[in-house]
Amino acid sequence: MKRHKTYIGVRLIAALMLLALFLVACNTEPKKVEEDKDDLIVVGFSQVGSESSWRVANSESMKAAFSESNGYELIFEDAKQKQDEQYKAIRTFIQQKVDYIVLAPITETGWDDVLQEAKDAGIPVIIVDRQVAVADDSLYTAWVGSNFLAEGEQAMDWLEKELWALRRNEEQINILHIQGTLGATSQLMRTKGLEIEVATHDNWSIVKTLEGEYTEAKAYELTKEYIEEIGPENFDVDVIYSENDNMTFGVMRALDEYEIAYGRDGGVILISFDAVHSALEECLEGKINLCVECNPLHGPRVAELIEALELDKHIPKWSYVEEAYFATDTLTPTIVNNRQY
Ligand code: GYE
Repeated sequence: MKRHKTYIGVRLIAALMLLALFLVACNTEPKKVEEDKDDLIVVGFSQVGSESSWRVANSESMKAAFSESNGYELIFEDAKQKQDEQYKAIRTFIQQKVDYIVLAPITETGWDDVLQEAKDAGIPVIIVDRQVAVADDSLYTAWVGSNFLAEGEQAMDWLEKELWALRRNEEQINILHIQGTLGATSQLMRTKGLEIEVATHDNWSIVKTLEGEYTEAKAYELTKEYIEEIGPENFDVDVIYSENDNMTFGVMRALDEYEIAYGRDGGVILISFDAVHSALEECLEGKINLCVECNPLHGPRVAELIEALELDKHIPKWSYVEEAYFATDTLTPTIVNNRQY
């Protein structure tokens, strides 16, 4: 009897231990996943829209950098080119208590109130691409993007040299200007770069400015309208300064329809900004004379800033990206093939 009792006791203890092990195992698995989710850094990103190839590449870069495997949960909001949508997105991020807000602002102005709300909620804001003009710079932690004024000035320096090389430096030069979204830093500064240089050359003038809104469709429509208005036979434009590649594609389509020549082999000199892969292909073929680079791959740059903030490290308030430009006579197939955007 005694032996039997002990035997039952041992079996009971073993069974209880097994049960305990089983329960622990059942418990730890789902809990671990939850803990991992809790460890993710939550980033709310308000993107301008998808108006251009540059923008699409920029969104992809942000999504790749802020992936779960990199330790992030990204809440991506596309504002479809509307500032009101950006306000809405930021206010939702605040309610969701995200860890960081990243904002690619459509225009420079109009951000004081909503950024004050983010600050009051204690959420750091990182601005990417275009800048914000706020009365109090402490409303955002940092900005990263391009030096758009330098891009514009580089383009015009190149033009000056090109006209010298073509022995056209004494000629009257008529410029058609296609602008991006009005009030966006990239528009304001590229326009400024152009205007500064035009002001220092008596024989350069801007004959017409069109608001192309950074889209191919708008630039196509407005260029066509302009050619119609003055009559194709009176189209006396030497240079088209187009503030992004997609608008340049629209311009090229319009010029093609009226059989107006452009590019390296004569006709209108085309200057374009962004230097995305498809524009570089046109440049290599001699259709676009100059592509000024604007790098959209900001995802890893913003992530680096956030990682530094997580470690309580000091980060620079403004970070400018280094950029180059590509002219049709010096561009190589290798550069075009290596282009990531
Ligand atoms: O050049 C254009 C885009 O702000 C740098 O926005 C950006 C500009 C870019 O839509 O293609």
